[in-house]
Order: sequence, then structure tokens, then C-alpha cells
Amino acid sequence: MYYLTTFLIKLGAALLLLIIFIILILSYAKKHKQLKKHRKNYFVIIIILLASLLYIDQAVNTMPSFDYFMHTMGPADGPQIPFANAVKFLKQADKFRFVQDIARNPNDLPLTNQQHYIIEAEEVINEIAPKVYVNSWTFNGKIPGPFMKAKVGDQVTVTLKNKATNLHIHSIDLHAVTGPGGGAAVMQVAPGKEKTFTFKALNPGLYIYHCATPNVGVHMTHGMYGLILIEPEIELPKVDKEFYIVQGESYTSGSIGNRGLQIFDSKKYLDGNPTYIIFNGRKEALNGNMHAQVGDKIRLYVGNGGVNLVSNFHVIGEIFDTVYPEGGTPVQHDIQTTVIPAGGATIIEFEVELPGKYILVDHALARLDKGVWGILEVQGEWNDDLYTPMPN
Ligand SMILES: [Cu+2]
Repeated sequence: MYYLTTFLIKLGAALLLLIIFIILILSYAKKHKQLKKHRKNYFVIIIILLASLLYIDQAVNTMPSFDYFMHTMGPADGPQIPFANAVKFLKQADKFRFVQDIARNPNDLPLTNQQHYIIEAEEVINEIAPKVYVNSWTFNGKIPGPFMKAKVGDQVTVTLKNKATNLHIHSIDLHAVTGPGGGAAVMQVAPGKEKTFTFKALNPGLYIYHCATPNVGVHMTHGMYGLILIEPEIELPKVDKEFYIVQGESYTSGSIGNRGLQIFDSKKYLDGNPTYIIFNGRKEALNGNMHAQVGDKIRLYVGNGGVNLVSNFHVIGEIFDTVYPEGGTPVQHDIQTTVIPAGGATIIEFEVELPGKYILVDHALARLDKGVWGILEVQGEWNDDLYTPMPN
């Protein structure tokens, strides 16, 4: 009941301040002649007005709005979290596990292929930016979900468990699957239950997987996405370092930087105007976790969970030697910025020639201020032949 109580206390305090303000105004109207002689009263009134407006703003920002009743033209009953569910959420929010760090480490890649993946959907509370808390829906408690790997022609089995404390049905649609719903048609799992299905990996490539329970976009933007690599017959060339990155969006009721628990904002979601855009689930998730040495060959597996934006992926100070556009088979060379569609993924390879900090961005650069950047740190010897400051 902590979150609901907090909200009610905030709202009560806001109303109390407003009532005090109204009383003061009425009192002023009655005795304005006397008040004019004591100008400090104006100051008191202004302070109380500002405080009550601030309090009301804060309280309303943490509350589901009337947008929750919005109806759409989509195939599902959305995009709202139904209002009843929002109340249920506020009541049960303190039962969700608080995840200290929601970010999947970009080094968290499997060493070997597996034939059977067991994944658990878990709804949690986590910090997306300093002191900004959101309700995330995850695969295995991290964003993105686990990196899955198999070889073309493999028979792959996926079990999805839905944690009993969850409020929603969840599912899995892997873009590597050929067949209705990509798995989702047979993998809708109620809280406390589990389901299993198997598929044959027909096409090599790097694919997004995501929850596909209506409203699908709402589930995805809460963090339910990850990547699956179906290796080709001829293995990808050996590299020194591999990293796993997925871009995502978060639509919070409060503005950027507003602290406290934030509720999902369905209007911002429909308008395609995320409050936060992030790599691996939170602001600065990659920083301190991506290291390489001069001369290393790097491979990035980069996905875009969307749900609205196309990523314009770029590494400042590097040129991609090889790009597998949209994770497919033909490759391109010498690419500066590569487009990763919502619901798509790309393999990027480059060698690092100089030490320093290389910033990964979505090159629609206003998005940096919404959080979508990370640092690759490279150590080693400087090479004057490649890059030299000239004396003045
Ligand atoms: Cu889901």
C-alpha cells in the first residue's frame, strides 16, 4: 500500500494547501485595505500559491490520467493499462521486486548455443534515471531479455514462465520463428503458469523477440524485448569483443527528470513522444561496462525494441567496417550511421585504432538528452599517423 498511500498523502496535502490559499484570498478580498499596509502578506500568499501548484503538479504527475480511458483503432483493447489495473498496480506496487539495476550488462552474451531456453516474465520496479522509478515488465528481470543463440536448422525449444505476482498475461514472439504469431499464437501465459513450444530455425540472422500480448506495444515499451541470433552455416568471423545492446523507449506520466514512481502515459505513447530513450533499460547502462584494447575487432549486436522510433545508430569517432543491415545476410562496408528499424536488429563490426572514449548514440541527437547514449572505453597506444593535433 506504500505507493497508494504516498499518492493519497500528496493529493491531500495539495488540496489542503489549495484550501488555505482560497481562505487567504477571501480574507484579502474582505480586508484589502488593511493588507495593503502590510505588504509581506502578498509574499506569503504568493509562496503558498506556488507551493500548492507545485504539490498539485507532483501529485497529478504520479496519477493515471483520463487518457487511461482512451480507445484506439488497433486490433487490441488498448493502449491503456485499464484504469482498474492502475489502481490495482498502485495497491500492489510494493509487492513487486525492486531491481537495483535493470540493465543487462552488454557483455552478457552466451558462450554456446542452447536447444532449450527457459525464460521468466517478471514485472518489477526499477530506476530508469536518478530517482525516477518505473514499472518494467521484463524477461528474466533485466532489460533487454537474455541473448539467445542457435544455429540455422536447429530445433529450438522455448519455455515461458509468468511469475505469479505479475498482473498481466505475457507471451513471446520471436522474429526468428516462421509461423503465426512467431510463437505468440501458442504462448499466451497467465500469471503463475508456463508454456513451451518448439520451432525450427529456418533463416540465419539477428532477430528481435518480444512479448506479443495485447496491447503489444504497451508490453514492449515496458521492456519486454531481446535478441536471438541464428548463426549461419559458415560461422561469423572471430572478433575480440562482442557487446549486446537494445534501444528502448519509456513513456512516463511525469516530464523528463520528474522524480518518484512514474505511471505509463498512453497519450505520449500514441503520439510517439517518449520521455526517455535508453540503451539496455536505463540511463548510462553501458557506461563502465564496455572496454576494449587498441587493435581489437569489435562486434555489436544492436536491436531496437521501439516501439515508435527508428534508431540512427552511430559511434562517434568510428566508421563501421562491416554492417549486416537489419541483421540479414548481405553486408555493407564503411558505414557511418546505420538505421535500425523498430522491431529490427543489426550486426556491426569495426576495429578500434586509437585509445579514448567512443560514444554510442542515436544520431537524431536531441535524443541524447532523453538518455540514449553510452561509452565504449578503449585503452592502448596512441598513433600519431592517424590523428594528431597540430601546434598553433
Ligand atoms: Cu508482456
